[in-house]
Amino acid sequence: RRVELADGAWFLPGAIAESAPDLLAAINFVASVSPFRTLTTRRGGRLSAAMTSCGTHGWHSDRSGYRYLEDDPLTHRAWPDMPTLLRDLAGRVAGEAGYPGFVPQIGLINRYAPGARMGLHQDRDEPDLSAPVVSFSLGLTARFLFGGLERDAPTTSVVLEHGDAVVWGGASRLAFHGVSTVRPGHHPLTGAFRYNLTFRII
Ligand code: MD5
Ligand code: FE
Repeated sequence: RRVELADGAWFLPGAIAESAPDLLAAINFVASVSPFRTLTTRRGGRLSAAMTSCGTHGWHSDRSGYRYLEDDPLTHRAWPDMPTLLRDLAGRVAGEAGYPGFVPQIGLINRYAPGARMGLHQDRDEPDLSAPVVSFSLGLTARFLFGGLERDAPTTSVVLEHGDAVVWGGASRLAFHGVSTVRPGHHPLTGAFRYNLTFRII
C-alpha cells in the first residue's frame, strides 16, 4: 500500500516491518564502528537526536555548519560501509514509490530518546536534489510535520510508526519538515528509542 502525502512524497505504511530485527542489527553494527553522538549547530545549540552514518560520507554539524564528511570526525576513520540489507531495502522501497534504480550512497541514522525532536528544516546539503530521500522509522511513534517550500507555509502531519517508510521525491524533496517531541514509551525491539534511517545520494 502506498499513499501520496504531498507531491512526490510516498508513504508506505509497514513496508519495512518484517525486516525490523535485521535493520536493528545493521544499526548496531554501524554504531559499533561510528557511535551515536550529539552534534552541535553553527550557533552553538545541540541537536536533540543522536546521529551516526554509514556509506561513502556521513552528515556532520559543528561550529563550521552542516556538511557531509568523508571521514568520521569522532573516530578519524572512514564511516562504516553501508550494510547490504540497508542498500537493498532502500532501493526496493524507492522502486515501490516510483523511483526505480535508487542506489543510496549514504545512510544517516537518527536516534530519538523521549523528549528529542527535530525542528523544521529543509534537506539541502545534497548537490543532487533530483534523487529522493528514503526514510525508515523504527521503534517509538513520532508525529512528523511537513510543510511547503517556505518556512512559514502551513504544515500537515502524519504519525510515523515502527516499520513505516516514506520516500520524499519530486516537489517534496525540498519541503520543510520536522519531528515533534517524541513521547515516552517502550517498544519491544528498540526499548525507549525511535530510530529513523534516511538514505541519500550526494
Ligand atoms: C526523521 N529525518 O524522522 C526525519 C526523516 C533528517 C530528517 O528530517 O534530515 O534527518 S527524513 C524526512 C524528509 C526528508 C526529505 C524531505 C522531507 C522529509 N520532506 O519533504 O518532508 O528523523
Ligand atoms: Fe530532514
